[in-house]
Amino acid sequence: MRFDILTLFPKMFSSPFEESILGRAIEKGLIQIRIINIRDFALDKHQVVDDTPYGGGQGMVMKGEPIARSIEWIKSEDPSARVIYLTPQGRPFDQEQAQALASRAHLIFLCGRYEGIDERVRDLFVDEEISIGDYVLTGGELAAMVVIDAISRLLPGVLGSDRSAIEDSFFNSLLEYPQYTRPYDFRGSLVPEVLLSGNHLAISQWRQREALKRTWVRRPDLLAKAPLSEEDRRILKEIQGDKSTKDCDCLARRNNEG
Ligand code: 4FV
Repeated sequence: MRFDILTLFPKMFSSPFEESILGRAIEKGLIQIRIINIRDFALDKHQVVDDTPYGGGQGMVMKGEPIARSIEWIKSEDPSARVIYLTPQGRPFDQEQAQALASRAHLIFLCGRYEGIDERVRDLFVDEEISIGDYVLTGGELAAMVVIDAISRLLPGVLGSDRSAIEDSFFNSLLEYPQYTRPYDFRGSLVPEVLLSGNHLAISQWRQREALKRTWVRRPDLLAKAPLSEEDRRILKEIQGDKSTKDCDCLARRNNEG
């Protein structure tokens, strides 16, 4: 899969894509990432890429021409490439969108800066707008990294075993179950016995129950769109009826303790 990134700060991408899973995916040729400096497409001798907003107001706006020429340069090679603009005004990014985008061959990420880009670039060149959250960043670069990471780990061969992407949080719209590893006794806190039982049915039932409990306590909004079985609904009733459920969730407890 090919990712082209349009940015005014190419060096921001050096290390994130050299390390760990993404770094190996690039080495294995599973993903190709090209960092393109929009300023290289500014024609004037000072390579100006931004200007003051029409109608006045604070800050600067990124000019249309350098962005348009950078997109046209990429599309001259591959007209099917899809242009994604990272912006707080975009569709909230989620796992479902990551899965949808993972089926594409070539994505172009447009990273805004300052007050954003000239509106006409959106009308003429942008296919999709994504927001990684309701807060304002200094630029779209970090958002592009987040989206590329979430997509790449869904591609065959990128994660150790593709199975782990299937067991993700949100894969079935539920939060993930608690994880434990050695030692058995950590600061006096022991690993739940069922996990040492070797009884795989009991272990998966415990994990599903914990995932349902954690989702109900922390993100009840997710339950609404989770594909729940009759058994899940029965367990949920039990959990919701059990007064101690909320207390057993360390985070919920700490949050309540404030
Ligand atoms: C953002 C977000 C974001 C807004 C002004 C870049 C900044 C600056 N992008 N999700 N939240 N972008 O805050 O994607 O141009």
